[in-house]
Amino acid sequence: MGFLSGKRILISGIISKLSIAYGIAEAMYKQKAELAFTYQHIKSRNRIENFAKNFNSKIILPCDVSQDQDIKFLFFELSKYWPKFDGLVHSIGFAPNNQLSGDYVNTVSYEGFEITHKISSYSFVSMAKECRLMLNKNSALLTLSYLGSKRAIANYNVMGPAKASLEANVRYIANSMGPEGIRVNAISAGPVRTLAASGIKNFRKILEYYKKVTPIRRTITIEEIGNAAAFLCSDLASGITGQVVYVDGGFNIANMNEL
Ligand code: NAD
Ligand code: 0WE
Repeated sequence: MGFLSGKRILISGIISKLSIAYGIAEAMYKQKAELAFTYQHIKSRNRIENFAKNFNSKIILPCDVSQDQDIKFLFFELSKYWPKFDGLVHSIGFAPNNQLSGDYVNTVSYEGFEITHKISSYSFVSMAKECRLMLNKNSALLTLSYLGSKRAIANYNVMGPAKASLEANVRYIANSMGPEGIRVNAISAGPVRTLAASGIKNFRKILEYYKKVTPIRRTITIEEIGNAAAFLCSDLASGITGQVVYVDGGFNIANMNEL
């Protein structure tokens, strides 16, 4: 018996085996959750289908969160398999590439700001809104954040304000849906080499610096994020909601370890 047995959880944000959402699926599957998956592009459908097989799942649904009708259609389709379910993992973030390097103030644009907030923060509450009536009591929603929400981190730029918005969203959704028995949390993860990260210049240097100064002196893995995610979506975490839990090896509590 796993601690997620009997739980049906929808996972968004898998694009490769390196995805944080893939580590989350593995950990949840180990704990005996029943899983369903969303994918962004029709061109990745085949790949996601093969991943889903590893988790004994046949529920693979399209959803580009920049399209509000996609989110509505997702839960309409999901309800044919699962009239009710127990959890949602939102592992989606995006800023236009031209926003992610250079001086923040000089680089930010209205269009860049808008799309980044829409994909990286609004989509979480939009999904919560559309699936609200399908969630069982003792359900949990989970999203992924980064320290750039609290610190001005070089080149993270407009993603920082968007993650700050996402974390505030976690608190407001938690307060709104708490009376229905729905918990809402975020994991603030340390840097991991994923597809999203490989587009970032100097990412290798970011990981090297991290290893040097973080209390545990190594980077964290998607397995470690997955285990924390499985816990937060389980009844073991029944008293925890509205929180941002750091899975970052302690990076955020330390300073000047390079001295
Ligand atoms: P990833 O590239 O594996 O996943 C990002 C996912 O976002 C992809 O599956 C992509 O399809 C999806 N996505 C982007 N735009 C979308 C849209 N319009 N509709 C639907 N899906 C869309 O990278 P990842 O690092 O696993 O990212 C997952 C989450 O983790 C993001 O929120 C990211 O900000 C966060 N995060 C990443 C790191 C890191 O260092 N990799 C650290 C902390 C937090
Ligand atoms: O949240 C992220 C990355 C999210 C991301 C990545 C891309 C690359 C490709 C969002 N949008 C895009 N758009 C693209 O076109 N992380 C936490 C990883 C990350 O990104 C950084 C980091 C870290 C860590 C950017 C600058 C500095 C550090």
